[in-house]
Amino acid sequence: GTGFAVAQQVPADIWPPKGDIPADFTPPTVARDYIKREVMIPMRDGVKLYTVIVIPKGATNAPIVLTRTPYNAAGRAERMDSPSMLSTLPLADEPFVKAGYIRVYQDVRGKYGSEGVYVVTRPVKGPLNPTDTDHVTDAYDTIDWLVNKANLPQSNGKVGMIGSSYEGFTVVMALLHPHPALKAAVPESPMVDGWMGDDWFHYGAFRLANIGWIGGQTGYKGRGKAPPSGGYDDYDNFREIGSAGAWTKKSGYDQLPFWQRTSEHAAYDEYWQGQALDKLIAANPSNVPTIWEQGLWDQEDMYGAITSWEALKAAGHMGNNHLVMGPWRHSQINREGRSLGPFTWNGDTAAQFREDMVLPFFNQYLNDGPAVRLPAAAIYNTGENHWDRFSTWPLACVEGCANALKPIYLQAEGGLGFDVPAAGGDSYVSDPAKPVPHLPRPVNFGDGRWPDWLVQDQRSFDGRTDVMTYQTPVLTEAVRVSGAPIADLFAKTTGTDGDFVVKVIDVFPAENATDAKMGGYQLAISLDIFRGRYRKSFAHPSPIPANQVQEYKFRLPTVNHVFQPGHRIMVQVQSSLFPLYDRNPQKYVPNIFFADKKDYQKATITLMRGGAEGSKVWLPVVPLDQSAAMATGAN
Ligand code: PG9
Repeated sequence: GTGFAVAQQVPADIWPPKGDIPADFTPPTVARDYIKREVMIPMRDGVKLYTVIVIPKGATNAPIVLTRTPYNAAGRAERMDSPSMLSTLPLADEPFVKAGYIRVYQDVRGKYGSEGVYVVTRPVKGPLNPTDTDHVTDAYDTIDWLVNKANLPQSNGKVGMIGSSYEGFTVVMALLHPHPALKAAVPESPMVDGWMGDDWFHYGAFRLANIGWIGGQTGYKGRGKAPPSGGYDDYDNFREIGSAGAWTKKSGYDQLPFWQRTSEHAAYDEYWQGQALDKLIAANPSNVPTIWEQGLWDQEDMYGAITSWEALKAAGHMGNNHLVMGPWRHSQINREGRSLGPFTWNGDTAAQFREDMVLPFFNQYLNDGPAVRLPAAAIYNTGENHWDRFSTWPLACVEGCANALKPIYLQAEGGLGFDVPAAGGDSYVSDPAKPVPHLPRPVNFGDGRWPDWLVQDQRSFDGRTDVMTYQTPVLTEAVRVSGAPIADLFAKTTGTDGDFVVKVIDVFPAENATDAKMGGYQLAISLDIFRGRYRKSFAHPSPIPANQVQEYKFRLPTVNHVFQPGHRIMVQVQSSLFPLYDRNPQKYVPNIFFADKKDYQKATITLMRGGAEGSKVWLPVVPLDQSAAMATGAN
């Protein structure tokens, strides 16, 4: 029965005759200060892309900011269900909303609401993409539709593109053949070269957490998920299973085409070379004013923005290209930037970027605003805690800079210094059964420590027998570094393959009266990993001859730092960084993705000191006073 067939008559203020859920409930529409439109924009091949357009009510002649995303456009325009555009759009859009911009988010081809076929970071048309469409054409066709008054009468016909990471990648793509209405661009930590140092690999070492991303992104058209691990500690999970390939096989994620492609292209072959956007953009430079942004501790895409800007500079296109690097983790630019881990900065540095750099820049090019004169490079000084605005940069490099790089040498008994030491060597055993963790265990990829792991106190690993530590005496004078350090190890191993991790560390004074546990903190200002089989060629790996000294030379992430008096400079060297990076079996196998459990073997590594074959890090040391290199009157 319905439960309403009651014998007694009960008044409606006591008992609802038809229950509490009305058959038809239509509250009046709340007045909003914006119009939200969801449209399907047709591309040249007929495929339609889901696009959400948020327009300030009453707007006329308003500029447009466009982001193209694989992460669900609809979700980007609903921070909160609110009558106000400010609360509806993400935090990072607040300056645009306040300035009256139209905001557009679009799902890339094949993801979420968009039609068509999704291919991860779809390469440009050509040898790697046999179709007639790519992100260059999709951005072009989208902008063409948006600036057509018949489609969007409120616009002034000018578009700026912005976005971080994958969304930064779509901005760079649009620059390869920009629509004439694209007037300014801000690629933020763009994914530019997935093999060299963005996302998938760093110099050939594979990042295991990506398997989860591949599942989340390509398992389904909408939101997917990472394979269940069966255990909390990913250090144990991945150590137990062996190779990355064994993991995908166990989880069934080996069915995913992007995994198959990635694991078939372990080396830097044509597949990766053909997608390297820093090379493509330097070969096809645009006139679109562009800010290349990335974090100094970007745990995902630390490579692409700076290398693209440098490639454009080398090709003579610095005029319309600016570089901004802040003290940020990946995509922190879209959030608050007051701190990272235990470190606090001079205000909300991310808001400073959005409000003092991006908005005036967009205003100038999209809204006839005053000229902003951004410096060539604005880089946060992480030792002095302020922005440095450079008219020219880097200050030190291999060739063509005001200063040459200065080698700091590994010395006997854990010493580090600018004087060439006597010849010698230090040996350690690297055991794949006990790899060096990148965070104190247990390490779970979802435990919330990933975003700021790069500023993790390295004391947690210092002192392990497989972590070699070298440090200067306590500094009596400040040392300023501004540029990209280069690790230059000479080492021999009993194995036939191996990885090298090099960290440049600022050791804080042993005692800190304000915050006691910061006394002696070891902050890595730059670190990276290099897979030894690629020491001679990234495209053609080769076995390491056992027990013969080989050189391992690789560029480390960019720094703009001052080691203060009372601090020390430290270098740590180790042969694993796990489970972030897959383990090197230390025995040469054709493809490490499919190494067999029995291939993993201990190796004794000897780092050489002194002489022509002395291990060192080339530091971008520059004179303390750099006022001459600073931009004047710039934002
Ligand atoms: N770093 C992420 C990513 C970009 C491109 C490919 C794969 C992953 C991101 O945050 O979008």
